[in-house]
Amino acid sequence: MYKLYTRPGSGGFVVEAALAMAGASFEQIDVPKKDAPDPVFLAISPLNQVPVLTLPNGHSLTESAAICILLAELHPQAGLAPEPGSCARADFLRWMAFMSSVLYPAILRLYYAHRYTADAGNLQAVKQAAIAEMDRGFAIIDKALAGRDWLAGDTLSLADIYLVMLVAWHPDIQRARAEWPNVERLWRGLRENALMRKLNASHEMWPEN
Ligand SMILES: N[C@@H](CCC(=O)N[C@@H](CS)C(=O)NCC(=O)O)C(=O)O
Repeated sequence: MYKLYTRPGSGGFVVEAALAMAGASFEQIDVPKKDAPDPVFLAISPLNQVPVLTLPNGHSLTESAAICILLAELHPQAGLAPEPGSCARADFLRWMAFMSSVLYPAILRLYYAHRYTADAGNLQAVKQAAIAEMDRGFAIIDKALAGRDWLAGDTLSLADIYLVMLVAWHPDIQRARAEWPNVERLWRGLRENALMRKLNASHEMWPEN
């Protein structure tokens, strides 16, 4: 059985979605935020971050995008990602890498600003730059979604769920919805999706209405 180390409202959201879509049973382990990290958890997550997935064979991995890509590989019947070798799969890999290397880190710079400056008195500048970088990334994705229902291929994939998880972390949701209408269109659809609704009830990623 898989083990998912997670926390409500964290990047564990998309991994939980992937496991549910794959019909894979898993044990969920909530990792509370503590001042002193647990050495046992640090052994599998050296940055003390969630999500971490432990595979049925005991091998553990961090990095939400890597976990999603691996689950798509391990459960091809679940349609978590487009067919390997297709242009849609290339788009899937591109956007998963883009979101995890551009958008997610910008979000971390906003919420953990103290880690990104030696000038503790000027966190505001770090936060402002982080929001500007998030905005730049979401604008690129919004443009890519013009005239498309989904980020990669013709059906829902984990890339779409990853996207709505990230946009839900934007500090100004009203502006995000107005500024990126294609992202909002996709998100609006997913807010009605039964699995997203179920996960949102425990993760509280976005307001219900
Ligand atoms: N690159 C990692 C980032 C994971 C991450 O930042 N997780 C957050 C929760 S969403 C976390 O555990 N933060 C606690 C910390 O950084 O101390 C991934 O994509 O999985």
